Amino acid sequence: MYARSRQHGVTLIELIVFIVIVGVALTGMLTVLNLTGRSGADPMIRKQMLAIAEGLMDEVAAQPFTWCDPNDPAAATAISAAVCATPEVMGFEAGETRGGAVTPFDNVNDYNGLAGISTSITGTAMPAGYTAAITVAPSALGPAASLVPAAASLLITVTVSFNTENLTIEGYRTRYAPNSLP
Ligand SMILES: [Ca+2]
Ligand SMILES: [Ca+2]
Repeated sequence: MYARSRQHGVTLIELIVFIVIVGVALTGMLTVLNLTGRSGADPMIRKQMLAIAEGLMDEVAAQPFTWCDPNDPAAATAISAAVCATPEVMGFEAGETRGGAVTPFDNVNDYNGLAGISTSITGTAMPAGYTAAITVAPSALGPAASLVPAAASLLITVTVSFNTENLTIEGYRTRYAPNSLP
């Protein structure tokens, strides 16, 4: 003989109370999530802005960083701007245009101050409503012990705008060697 163990299950009332409490809690949580999602920035627009900014950053960083304008015969050998007939100065040189057929932008610094960008370098329009601006500035890079001086380091800042939203990314481009063209 053995004693019958007393079993204690869940009554219907207890089950219903449980379901009601979980239901109310879930509704509250979902409402908060929904409000957060609605008031946050549209992720599609942010991704689009980031893609545009990164594309422009790549375009600028891929440019040469030389003392002389690359059309200057001294460009390949110059180790300072003093020997250049046409030194590369901040901003584009006279006649240069972005992606131009004859005298295109040919240095990182040529992009400084470019605003209202709405196309790629080949002229393809960016998605409607997006614009971009670029600044380039000498900026020392790294710790004091191994500092890249401002003369050999440029800070590139790309800002993409859509309505009232802005997205900014920054990147550095350093001079690979004083007298090399790239
Ligand atoms: Ca320039
Ligand atoms: Ca130039």
